Amino acid sequence: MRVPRIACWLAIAAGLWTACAGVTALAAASQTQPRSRALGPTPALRPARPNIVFFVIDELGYYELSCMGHPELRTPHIDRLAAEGVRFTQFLAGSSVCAPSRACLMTGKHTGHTSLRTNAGWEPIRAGEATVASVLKGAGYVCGGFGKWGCGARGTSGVPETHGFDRFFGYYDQVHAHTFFPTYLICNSREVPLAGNTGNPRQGKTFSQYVIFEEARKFLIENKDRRFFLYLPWTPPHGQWGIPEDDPSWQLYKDKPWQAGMFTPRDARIYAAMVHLVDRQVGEILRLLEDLGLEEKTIVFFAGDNGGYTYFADAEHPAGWFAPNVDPKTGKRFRGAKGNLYEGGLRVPFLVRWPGQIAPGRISHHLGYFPDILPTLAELAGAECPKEIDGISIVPELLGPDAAGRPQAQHSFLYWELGGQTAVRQGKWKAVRPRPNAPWELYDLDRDIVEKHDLTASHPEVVARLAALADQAHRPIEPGEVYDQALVDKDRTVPVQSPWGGRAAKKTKPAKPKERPAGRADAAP
Ligand SMILES: [Ca+2]
Repeated sequence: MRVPRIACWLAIAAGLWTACAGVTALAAASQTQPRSRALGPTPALRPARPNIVFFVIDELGYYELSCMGHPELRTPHIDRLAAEGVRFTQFLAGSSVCAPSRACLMTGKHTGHTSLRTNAGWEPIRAGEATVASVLKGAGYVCGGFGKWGCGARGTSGVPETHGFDRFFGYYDQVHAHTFFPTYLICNSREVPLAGNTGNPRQGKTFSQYVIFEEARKFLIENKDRRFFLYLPWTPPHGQWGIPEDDPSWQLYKDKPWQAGMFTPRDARIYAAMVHLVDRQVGEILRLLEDLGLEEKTIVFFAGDNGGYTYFADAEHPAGWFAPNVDPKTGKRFRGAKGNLYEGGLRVPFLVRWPGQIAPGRISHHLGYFPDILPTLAELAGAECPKEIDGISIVPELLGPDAAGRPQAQHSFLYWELGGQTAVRQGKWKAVRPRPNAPWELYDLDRDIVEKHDLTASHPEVVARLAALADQAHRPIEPGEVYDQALVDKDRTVPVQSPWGGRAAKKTKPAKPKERPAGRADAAP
């Protein structure tokens, strides 16, 4: 039986600082949890509640940063975040596809407990379910989101403006987000027309990412004197690749002799340009923080949303044109990719910068995942932490045990499920069941990061322990609700010429969410 254990306390002396560490522990777990001390940090060490900027870049792979040695992709500003902050080597996605991963990030739950576990793209979290934004809003933060939501389409219980966001601008449904030239975007469930777009998915007069970026920029400036949470789940480099001809990042890549793509032979070049575009815009946000004097008052997080995919793979590039899961220095490749639960589906870039509070240039091997985001941000904000979560705050890992007032707690285990696939991680051990009734596989990730040597035969007791944890971690889905099916369908009726799906929404009932068949690539990335 799952026993949630939450350690929360309020350090009244400071008046503001609440530290929360949500811990899910099982009696069967062999690892022990370092217990948090009852007292908070001393006031002298306690940093002020920061503004929070959180980038989530759709599809950006673990090795798709120039600081990771990528030979083609150029990311100087993201590299700067790594140089000025901490880079995590095994902070893992909540799932290996967009929507459930974002649900984990937003709600602090793993996919055995989330209300959204498939990647249909419209499915909602439940009304009243706590999110990062609702928690931060409760602590006085103004919350803005700009990009792709993915936790509930319009006309459902999952819309961001009922989950703590004062303003959310961009795409709600993930199918809507397949085009960078939509005829409209959405702001707090209202349609915002984009001038000159005709429905061509890859061309138009108004490039959505420019508009989304500008709205984010405006929000930051408007709220510079308040404590803010700026959530930036940006869509590039994912989707039906298209970019304005005069974009400076496209100018860098348009003449590369690359003929590779899913829709057109330009796709790989556009993908590279989009990574550069994201980096450029990250740089502009960092510059804006500096110009507004907010650099030291703002903690910046940067993550990919799921593991890299083998886009534009061919005979010469079997791991994908940009090989997002291949270490350029060693040639080692994380097994699998987006869509499954091997490391290739779960490893994402994860960087955190807070000048003056986080030591620059550090590498952390702390094992964590997206459910940890909610309790971490709650602690940073001095907010009350919801009890029904699976995450553990990583504030001690970020700021150090002295500033946090306690050592970093560790997960007793981590859990993922996706369309009949299951994975459990406990320390170095990872058990994977790649299909519903397939036998478990067991890997020692300390020795076998590429998940090649199945150790089930030699370690049956470990398999049994992790399988028992998986059984206990899974609860039936309690889905959100659809209030207006026509509205849900409307945002999914976008021109799509892709292997990902057709023009219109599937009229699946939220009461019985369909789970995707195991092992397939993404249905609605
Ligand atoms: Ca994604």
